[in-house]
Amino acid sequence: EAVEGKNGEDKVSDAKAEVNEIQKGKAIWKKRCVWCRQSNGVWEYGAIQSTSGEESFVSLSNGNVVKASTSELLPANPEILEGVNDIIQLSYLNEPSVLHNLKYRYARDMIYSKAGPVLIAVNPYKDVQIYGKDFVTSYREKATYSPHVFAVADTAYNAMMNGGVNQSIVISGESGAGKTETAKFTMQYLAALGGGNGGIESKILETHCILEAFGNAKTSRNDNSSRFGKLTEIHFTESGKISSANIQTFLLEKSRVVEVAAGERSYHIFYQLCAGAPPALRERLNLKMANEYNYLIRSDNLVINGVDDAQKFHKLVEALDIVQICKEQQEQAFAMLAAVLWLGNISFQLIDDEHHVEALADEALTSAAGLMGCAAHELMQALSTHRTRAAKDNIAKKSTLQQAMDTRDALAKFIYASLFDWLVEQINKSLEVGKRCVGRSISILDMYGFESFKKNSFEQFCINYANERLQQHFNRHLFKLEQQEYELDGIDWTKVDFEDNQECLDLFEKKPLGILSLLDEESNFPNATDFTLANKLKQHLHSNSYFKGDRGRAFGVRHFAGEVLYDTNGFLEKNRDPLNSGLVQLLSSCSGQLPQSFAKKMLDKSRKPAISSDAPKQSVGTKFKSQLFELMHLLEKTTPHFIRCIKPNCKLVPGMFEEDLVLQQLRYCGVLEVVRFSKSGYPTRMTHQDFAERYGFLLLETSASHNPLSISVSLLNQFNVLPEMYQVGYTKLFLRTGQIGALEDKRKQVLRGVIGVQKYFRGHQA
Ligand code: AOV
Ligand code: MG
Repeated sequence: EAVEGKNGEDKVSDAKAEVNEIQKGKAIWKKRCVWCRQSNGVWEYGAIQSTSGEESFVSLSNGNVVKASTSELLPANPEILEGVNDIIQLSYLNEPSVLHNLKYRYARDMIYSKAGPVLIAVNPYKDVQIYGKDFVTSYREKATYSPHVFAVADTAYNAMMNGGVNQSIVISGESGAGKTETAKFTMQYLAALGGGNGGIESKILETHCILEAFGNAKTSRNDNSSRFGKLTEIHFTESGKISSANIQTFLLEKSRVVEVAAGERSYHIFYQLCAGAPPALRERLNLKMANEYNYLIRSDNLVINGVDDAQKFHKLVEALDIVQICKEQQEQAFAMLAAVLWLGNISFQLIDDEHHVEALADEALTSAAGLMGCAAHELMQALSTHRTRAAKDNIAKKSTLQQAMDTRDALAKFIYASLFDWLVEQINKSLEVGKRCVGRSISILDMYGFESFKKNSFEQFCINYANERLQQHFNRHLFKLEQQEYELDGIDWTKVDFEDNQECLDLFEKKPLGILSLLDEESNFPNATDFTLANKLKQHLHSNSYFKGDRGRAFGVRHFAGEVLYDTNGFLEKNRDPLNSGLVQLLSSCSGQLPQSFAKKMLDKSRKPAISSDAPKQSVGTKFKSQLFELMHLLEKTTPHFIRCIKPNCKLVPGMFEEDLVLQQLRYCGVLEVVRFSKSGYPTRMTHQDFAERYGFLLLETSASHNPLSISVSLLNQFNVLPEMYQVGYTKLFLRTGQIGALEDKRKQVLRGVIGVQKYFRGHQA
């Protein structure tokens, strides 16, 4: 039986008494249960049999008795604390104890735990039956206090309703840890709470299916890996009903459209379309099966175990209907996908002795051209020529094979990325229903998680940079700002050190000598290569302790979540992201509406800096950086709620809890420090004014004073809040975890009139 809720708190105080007893004498080690470090680094549970000097004999749970030096022992928690809801309740917060607690709960399908203010979610890799209507009701009615993603959403919702402050739910964790699933459960709960306003909530839930089809893919880390970042902002009315929503996306990994690593797949939508399109549509798009398209067969993975792409396609069409993307637009979008696939099948032949090539006029070329709405010879012309920068982009030259293939791939990537943006735009139009109220929104952030593969390119570089930023947001809120607030309000507290990643961010962002600036500088040299870039980085950054030079084209970064080695191959091209003007011209001359609008967007963007048309267009890295800055700015204005997803094993299977892997994630993200910090801290705070206003009416004796401070203090006394459970600051009250809950419950009870006020107070005095 796990320790749950209130019951758990009683047990905790029993256990605290026990620990105090033990700590009184030297007897602490005698007969104590301990974690004993084995030579392989694993911590085994055992009991001390005898101790002499610095050495003890420990009988391990496997029956062996070993001799261990005191430095290899850590105190284990009393049995009564096994599996507590919040690891803050543990008497000993050492790593093996925290790990054991999570493992104990995980084995019982309790995948959620609290770590002070943070919710920890360990990916179950199976359906756990904890998301049904009954669970929604339980959390909504506060019938349960077990940690759950619903509880976080509920807290955010209530904070928004009570305080009129925008909220955010920031979900982090490495690739495959469960962020996207968690984000969906959050929205499911909010939809249940705020639904009933014309069906907008079901529209919001249907967007997952669409955006996952177009923006997720199988990677070696996750069969459904998000290849874009996503911020979903849900707006509520004054009365708490969902009024509208908006989705913002971040840098889609478009290289995946044309190149897929072994064991991975391109975007789900391609396989769904090939498997699920009905016969009439197939004919109109001249659609083949997935194994006939070069872009898809470059990896050996055409299907994902347990996934029916055809069925997913039908679901997708339903979802598109629900968000009101009309049939005609749907067909145009599918035509763009088919065009991308056919582009990949276009091949080239040599036309002269100087290695120049021309596209073959075969089925691939005519199909692609037909789907885009241009003549085959126009497409052929655009693919077989390129324009040189030196000549101000206006002289078309014949292309070599490599240049022609690059042009073709650039076109495919551009069409796909534009289609994705267009789709997000359509979705947003459909979600933009009611008006927005100040302080009535909840934003849910689901980014791509930290990644480290065998080979890491520009995409991983950007993804990991984004994670570094998010980590800083986490640190800032949970440590820096807290500590500052205590100091400002004159509160006593114990300082807790934490791993600050500002220096690592500086490595990316500093001007002029940060990686992004150096990358931009190098991107502007026509003759620069991946090697010159690598050398430049090494030359300027070799002394930075977060940077690691490596052989050849490679360089390493010491991220908060581990060191990653990047291969600069392709960095410059991906950062410049050029699209030759011939292609833009081609698209704008197409008869299809979508290609035209894609071209127009591109032209509008490049025209923007009207003052200097010569100014180089903003690089991908720099643009991403400013987008992240804006995101942080937006989040800073909200009250954040953090969820940390943990990946329990690399095999993506249920029931397997790899201790090392979990511990590594806990360490990197600073969860252990957060708990230590929260344990010593006061997570709830309210100004004297707010506190007095909110609870003042519960005061038994109407105090003569109208001073918020004295009203607050009287309230604390009346409700028997123990002196060690709060501190009174200059402007605010600081309360320890769990204190406000009781007051809030009583307030609700009284307001609801479940028990009449008088009766209630009589009972209270008795
Ligand atoms: P991610 O979003 O964190 O990775 P996902 O949310 O896609 O990870 O989760 C990966 C897989 O784990 C899912 O497809 C599910 O099979 C399983 N899973 C995760 N959470 C749950 C849950 N609560 N219940 C059941 N299964 C779950 V990435 O987007 O790769 O960073 O980039
Ligand atoms: Mg994801």
